[in-house]
Amino acid sequence: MIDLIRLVAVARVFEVKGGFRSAIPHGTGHIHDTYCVTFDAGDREERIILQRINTLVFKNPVAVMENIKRVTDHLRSRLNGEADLDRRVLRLVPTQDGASWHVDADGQFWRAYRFIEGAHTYDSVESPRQAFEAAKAFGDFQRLLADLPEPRLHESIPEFHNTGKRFAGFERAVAEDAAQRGAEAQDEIAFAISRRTIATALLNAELPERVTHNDTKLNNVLLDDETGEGICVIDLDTAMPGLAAYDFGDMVRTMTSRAAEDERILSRVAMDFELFESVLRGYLQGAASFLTEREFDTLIIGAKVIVFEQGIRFLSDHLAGDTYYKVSRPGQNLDRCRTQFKLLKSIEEQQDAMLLLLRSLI
Ligand code: ADP
Ligand code: GN1
Ligand code: MG
Repeated sequence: MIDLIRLVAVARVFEVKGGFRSAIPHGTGHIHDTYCVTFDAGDREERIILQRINTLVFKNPVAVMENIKRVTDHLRSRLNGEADLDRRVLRLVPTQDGASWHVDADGQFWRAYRFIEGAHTYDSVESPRQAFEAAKAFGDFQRLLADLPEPRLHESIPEFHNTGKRFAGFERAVAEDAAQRGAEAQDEIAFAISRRTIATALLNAELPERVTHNDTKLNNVLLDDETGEGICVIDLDTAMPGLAAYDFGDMVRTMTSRAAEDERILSRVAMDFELFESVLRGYLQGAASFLTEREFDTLIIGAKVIVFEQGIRFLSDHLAGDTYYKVSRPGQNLDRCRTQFKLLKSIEEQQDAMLLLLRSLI
């Protein structure tokens, strides 16, 4: 936790009118330190999202910020003329010197966004409508970025969805057993090994490279409080070249089971087919116009790959001693892994029906 004096000093670097009023930790992201900072601008309050970038995860934060600037500028130009434009695209708050980020005296990287008011993120899906709206927002995001001019975006985390490499990392984590937790995770380790072929299912599939979000979980889209519309896609750190199927997969992962990602009562974790249908319809509404036949065919495989990948990522981090994802209690990464593996089994049971529905909709 960063102390308030330091936080105030950092907040003042950014171009915001008015006096500092408060800074409160915000959101439930697993990676950055996120604060909602309020300023007193005379007749009204102004809020920003201030983030300390996790540079253990994003080793080249300058490349990340260059990507975000290009992506948000492009989205804004594509949505030019739409009502409420400032709530539909993230807007970076520049520093007083006009930069998109700030490095503090300790070498920490900071950035700020305008706070999008009247909207919220949700950690667990509550209704088919929410699933539809969030998936449509991500589908729109891919479509609007399909004509992003050259050059190619930086790979903010190289090989991010190379599930084969993720599996090799998992095997290393098992062998090292750095936190001596392997013995209590035998069932999960055995399950991961039993499904190892999923890891390579989409490698060498010769699919077109797209500009994708790569972290399309439900709580990375703001839903409008009044209309329920998926108003703004956020968390753009991993927007980079990728496969449409991986984005779709992460939507299925986070929008088709009502249980929390770290739910401990596993009977609550299952893919709800009605929610899946909403995710599919929402995504296709946004993205069907540009996807190829081969891409359609790989969407369901993408769901299995991403749920499996996430399961082994959580398990690897548990075995390594929780060095990557933030945890708020012991064993949380193992619980997160268990929900992923339960969800994967549920998807496996329903994959034929999922494919039939997909074929009927395209
Ligand atoms: P992380 O990478 O750690 O997940 P995010 O960029 O997703 O960080 O931000 C964490 C949370 O902060 C989000 O889930 C969302 O609730 C909130 N948030 C982020 N940006 C904004 C914004 N511009 N306006 C309002 N809320 C935001
Ligand atoms: C992280 O930043 P956040 O919480 O939206 C992670 C994703 C995982 C997700 C699992 C850069 O996302 O890849 O899918 O946790 N982000 C990074 O909930 O690793
Ligand atoms: Mg996030």
